[in-house]
Amino acid sequence: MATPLPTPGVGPGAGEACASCALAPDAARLARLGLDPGRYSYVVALAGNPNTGKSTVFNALTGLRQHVGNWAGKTVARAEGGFSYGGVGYRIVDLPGTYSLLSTSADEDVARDVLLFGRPDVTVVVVDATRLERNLPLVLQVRQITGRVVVALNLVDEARRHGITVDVRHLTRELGVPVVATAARRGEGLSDLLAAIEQVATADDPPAPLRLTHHDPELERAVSALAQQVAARFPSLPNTRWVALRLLEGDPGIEAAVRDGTLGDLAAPTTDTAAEAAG
Ligand SMILES: Nc1nc2c(ncn2[C@@H]2O[C@H](COP(=O)(O)OP(=O)(O)OP(=O)(O)O)[C@@H](O)[C@H]2O)c(=O)[nH]1
Ligand SMILES: [Mg+2]
Repeated sequence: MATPLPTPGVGPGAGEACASCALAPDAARLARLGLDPGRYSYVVALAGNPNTGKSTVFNALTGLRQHVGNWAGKTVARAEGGFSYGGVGYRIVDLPGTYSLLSTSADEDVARDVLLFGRPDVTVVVVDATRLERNLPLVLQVRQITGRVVVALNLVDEARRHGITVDVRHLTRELGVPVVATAARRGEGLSDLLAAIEQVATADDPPAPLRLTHHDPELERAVSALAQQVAARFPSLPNTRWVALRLLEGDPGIEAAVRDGTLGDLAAPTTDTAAEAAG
C-alpha cells in the first residue's frame, strides 16, 4: 500500500531528517539535502515524458523548488540536488521531458545524453498513469539500455478519478523492474519509491537490459562491426550499440558528434555542476 510523505515546504526542510513523519515510517530514513548531497554513493536520473511530475518528485526528495506547472516543457536544462536515504547519499538529476531517446530537440538531447552516456546508477522513469500507452515507449527504450530502472507510475490520483486502474504487478512482471504507484503532488507512494530506488541501486545482480535482436544476420553483423569501431574510437563510451544503430539510420546529430569527437565528452560521468533550482 502506498504511504504518503509530507509535501515539500511542509514539515522538515532541506537537510533535516523526516523523523516526525508518523504516517510514513520509511520517511524517517529520508533527509532532504537541497543542492548539496555532500558525499554521495549513487546517482539517480529522473526521466519521463513532459509533464508527468518529474520535478515534483525531485522537489519532494531534495526539498528544492524546481519549477513545476501544468504545461509541458518547463524543465529545459538538467537540475541536480541531493537526499540521503537510510544514511546513504544520493545525487538526483531532474531532466527535461522527452518522448524518446531518438530526440529531436535541444531539451531532449540533454535528457538523452545523461540517460545514455552519463551512467546513472538508477533511472527513474516517471510515467503518467492516465496515458500509459504514450509513456511506455520511453520506458522500453530505457530498459533496452539498462536494467537499473524504477518506473514511477505517477498521477494515480488522476487515474483513479477517471476510473483507470493499472495492474502494477503485471506491469512489474512484464518490464522486469519495480513499478511503484505514486501521486507525487500529495506525497503518496514516495516511501515505496525510495525503497525501490535503494533496492535497484544496491542490487548486485540487476536485470539484463532488454535486447531487441535483429533477425537479419547481415544487419546484425553491420551493427556489431560498427559498434566495435565506435568503442575503439571512444573507449569510455557506454551504449556503443545504440550509437551504431543511429549511425546506420543517418542521425545527423550523432554523426556530427562522432566526426568532431564531442561524442567522447558525453562519456564523462554525471558531473558535479551545481543544481539550477528555479526560484
Ligand atoms: N494530480 C496530480 N498532479 C501531479 C502529480 N504529480 C505532479 N502533478 C502536477 O503535474 C504538473 C506537472 O508536474 P511537473 O513536476 O512540473 O512535471 P515535469 O515532468 O517535471 O514536467 P516537464 O519538466 O515539463 O517535463 C504540475 O501541475 C504538478 O503539480 C500527481 O501525482 N497528481
Ligand atoms: Mg520538470
